[in-house]
Amino acid sequence: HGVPGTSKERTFIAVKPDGVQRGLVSDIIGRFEKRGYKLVGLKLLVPSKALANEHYADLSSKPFFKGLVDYMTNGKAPVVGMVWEGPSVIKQGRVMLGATDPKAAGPGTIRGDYCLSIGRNICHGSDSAESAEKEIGLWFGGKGEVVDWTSNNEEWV
Ligand code: 3AN
Repeated sequence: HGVPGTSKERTFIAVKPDGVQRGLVSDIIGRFEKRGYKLVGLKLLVPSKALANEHYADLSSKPFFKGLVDYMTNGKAPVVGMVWEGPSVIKQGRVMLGATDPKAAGPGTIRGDYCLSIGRNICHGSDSAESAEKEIGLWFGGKGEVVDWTSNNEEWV
């Protein structure tokens, strides 16, 4: 499980505070479910500063970093963290989110359908196998927090 390039590939997807505040959690979960991906991890939390700093460590030199961490951690709304499993889920998860800058995101994507501001772009998805492994470990480090189960929708007639 969690092996990139197999049907058990996994990625970390989050609905960020603006997405939760706007009532988009069910829509975002629904898109991944209906696509055929399997939900194997799910939690609602206000992340600690340490978690957000580590999650966005690659962006620590950016001018928007402090504001980004504050918005993720200030508790005005929580984050919904998820682990999704299935073929090409890392790449397809990013496709389903749409471009980082929503003004460039295509219609039919989450960002392309629901937002315009790069600083409030609703959702996050791991951008590579390495980030997926790091982020799943970071957000779902506890024992049993990611669940192996068999869905019945992997083989159609
Ligand atoms: P993505 O979320 O698509 O992986 P990253 O990793 O480049 O994109 O950026 C992480 C987050 O940082 C974005 N989702 C967005 O909330 C914020 N961000 C990125 N660029 C900017 C920017 N120019 N101004 C404000 N926030 C930004």
